[in-house]
Amino acid sequence: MSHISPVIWQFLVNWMTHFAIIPPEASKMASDMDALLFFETLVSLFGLVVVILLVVTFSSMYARHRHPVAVQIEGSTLLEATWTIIPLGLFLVMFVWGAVIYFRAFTPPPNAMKIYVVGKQWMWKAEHPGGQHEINSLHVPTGKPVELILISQDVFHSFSVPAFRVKREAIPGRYNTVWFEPTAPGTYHLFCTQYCGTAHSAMIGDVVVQTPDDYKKWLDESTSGMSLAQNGERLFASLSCAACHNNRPDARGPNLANVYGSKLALTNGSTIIADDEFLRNAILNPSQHVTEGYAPIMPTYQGQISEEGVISLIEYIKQLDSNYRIQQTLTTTGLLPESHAKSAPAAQGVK
Ligand code: HEC
Ligand SMILES: [Cu+2]
Repeated sequence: MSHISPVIWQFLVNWMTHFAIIPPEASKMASDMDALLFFETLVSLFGLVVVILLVVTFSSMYARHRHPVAVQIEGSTLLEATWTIIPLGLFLVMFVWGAVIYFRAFTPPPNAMKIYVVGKQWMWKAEHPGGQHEINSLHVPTGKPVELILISQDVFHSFSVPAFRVKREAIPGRYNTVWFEPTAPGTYHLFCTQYCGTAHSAMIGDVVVQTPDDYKKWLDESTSGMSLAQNGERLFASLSCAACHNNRPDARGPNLANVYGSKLALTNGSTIIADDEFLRNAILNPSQHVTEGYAPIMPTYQGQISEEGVISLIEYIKQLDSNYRIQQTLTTTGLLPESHAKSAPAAQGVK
């Protein structure tokens, strides 16, 4: 609909946002979703008007004083076919239109930049790959698809940004993704839309959409000095993962280089793709999927690493391509003399 007449559409949207009937449209998909909703509202209104008109007309046309004796009508195939085929057509249009939008909404583009979001009672924590942390705010640039990887560290939450027409559950123990492409710089409301306890209504924040230049500036100013992957590298060392995962020939654990995205054979005969979810499970729940050729000796780290810590470890493992960076960077505890090790910032994420 937005393609048919942009001018009328813009007028309509401006009018509706002005009177707070709909939130502003600040993402690429917002106008497509609004168009569908608008179409559905129109069809419903049309149906409502037809029904009301028929009720009123027939009550008067067939009122007792006009028609004292009832006339029996035995049915009309034409009439029945008409009121079946027209609504069927309308509903099929809604179905196909809705399905097209649904698939787009649930398929993040491969070039999307990824930001992790952890929900907890009662705040939203965002982790940028460069190591920038924020609480109850989320900075994103315009003109680039953004994929959020959502998880909760306690109960169910729901991440909702009405201006983007985006809402997705943040589930404990499982990654969920949602994506959007911001179009207009500005500050937009972020809500938790799943009742999650006493201070649920305070679980709100701001999504700050900036131009790519401003966003870059913000990234540079907000850096914590350590990217997620670097923090993960430090955790990898301090939790002694490298005791088993190293590329020595007698290593007790598999080499984790290039494991991300690969297909692994498991001892139970099945195979699994090593995605974020798998890596998280491998760390917190190692006995669930044991890789073929290895003994189930990996200890569980459940309760020892925070969700942010797990995210850092995953980012580190994703970046391992040929060799463990641990052996190349000299900032890792254990590889440094005591004095240096102390001055290096400690890894965040150990409980
Ligand atoms: C006592 C040795 C040991 C330690 C310590 C250890 N692991 Fe493992 N890990 C293993 C073994 C053996 C496997 C393969 C069998 C399995 O899947 O349980 C494995 C599997 C994995 C996998 C799945 C990938 C694959 O190819 O199977 C990941 C990811 C992983 N470990 C990460 C870690 C991280 C991160 C740490 C530190 C927080 C860690 N491991 C600590 C022994 C260890
Ligand atoms: Cu919540």
